[in-house]
Amino acid sequence: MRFARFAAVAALVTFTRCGAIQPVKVFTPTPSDAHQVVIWDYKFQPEQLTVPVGTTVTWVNRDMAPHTATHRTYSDEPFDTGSMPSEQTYSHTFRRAGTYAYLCALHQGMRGTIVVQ
Ligand SMILES: [Cu+2]
Repeated sequence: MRFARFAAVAALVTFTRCGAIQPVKVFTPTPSDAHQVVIWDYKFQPEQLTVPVGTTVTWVNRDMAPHTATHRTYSDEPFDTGSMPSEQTYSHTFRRAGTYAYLCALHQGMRGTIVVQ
């Protein structure tokens, strides 16, 4: 076990040194498939996002102020990020089609909609 780990590290170092190893490809989502809502300047951007059923949507707070994305309901899927400090993220997977209007519980003029098809 210990030897295996050492061997793997040694191999990586060896390959890196002689330049034979390709850089590891890390998946970086593009804006079109990232399904991300950025909270910026007291707005949800995009304000409306349309996604297929089963999509995980991530909110990321790029503001200095804390925000929430809150959808309270008895009829479909509720979600609530809770108070998100700056740079915090929250993800929710939408399992049912519908139109999910949500707001920031701290600044109720901040409104957004997720349309799940
Ligand atoms: Cu807010």
